[in-house]
Amino acid sequence: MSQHARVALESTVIAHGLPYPRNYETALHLEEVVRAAGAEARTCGFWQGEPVAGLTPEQIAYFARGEDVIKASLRDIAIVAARGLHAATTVATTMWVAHRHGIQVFATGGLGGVHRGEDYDESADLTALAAIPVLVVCAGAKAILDLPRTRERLETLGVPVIGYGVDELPAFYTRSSGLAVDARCDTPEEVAAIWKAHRQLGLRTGMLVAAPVPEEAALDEDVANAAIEEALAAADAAGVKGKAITPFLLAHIAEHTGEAALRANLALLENNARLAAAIARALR
Ligand code: PSU
Ligand code: MN
Repeated sequence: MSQHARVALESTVIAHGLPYPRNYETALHLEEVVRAAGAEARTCGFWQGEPVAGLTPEQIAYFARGEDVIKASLRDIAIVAARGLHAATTVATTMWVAHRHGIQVFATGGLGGVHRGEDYDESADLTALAAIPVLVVCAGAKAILDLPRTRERLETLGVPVIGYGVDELPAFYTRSSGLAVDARCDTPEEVAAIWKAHRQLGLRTGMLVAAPVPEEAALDEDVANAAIEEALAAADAAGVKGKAITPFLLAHIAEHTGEAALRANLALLENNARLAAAIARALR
């Protein structure tokens, strides 16, 4: 098959998901984790309007400082390209960039999905999973979302959801959600076999591999839920909507749990990067 095992990494988590300079250190560290596990790391983003799979450390530093870097989802691609903008890629746009560069495996933290509340807000991460054949390794959908609805949408869209070492969909900060996965895999080879079948059968959707946050870094469920409720109330009070909502909620939770949420976030990112590299190797 392909020559090198390659793993795509996203840049929204750098530019809009983690505080500076932890975001910069984390981005470089994740690349190192992928390399140590025997694969090439390709951090994705738009640089002067160009879709890049393999940002340089200097470009990553620029994204980490986050000054004129927008958060680009699918709807923004043409605008970013035509105007030559710098843009960080979400799960949706990282899938798009990865696929354009022939990269099949992508590691991220948490998937976007259906938000809670009355204003209907659904991440284009789900649209991308429905349309772009890339395998996404994550720690489940972020618990700030409406997880049952998000799970239901994945089913409707025909996206296989694999639990890595677990029977339940993990909930990002915590290891379980009470929601079932479609299959459990316990080795990278098992995941690779399902992905190969998916592609050989001509299926065109992406696939989700959800690995739980490592036990020692998981948040206590009550702590996580309380922080989420508080963050949602703060977003409501501040009238935050649209693309600002996810970064707002994550930042609020990070601030209000001390280091705990940040630790969980870093631990699961690293875990996912390592697993993605192993899956990419198993696919060769
Ligand atoms: N999970 C995190 N940090 C993040 C994100 C997810 O822990 O920064 C980002 C991802 O890039 C994801 C995006 O694709 O949030 C979803 O944003 P939206 O809901 O606006 O589609
Ligand atoms: Mn949205």
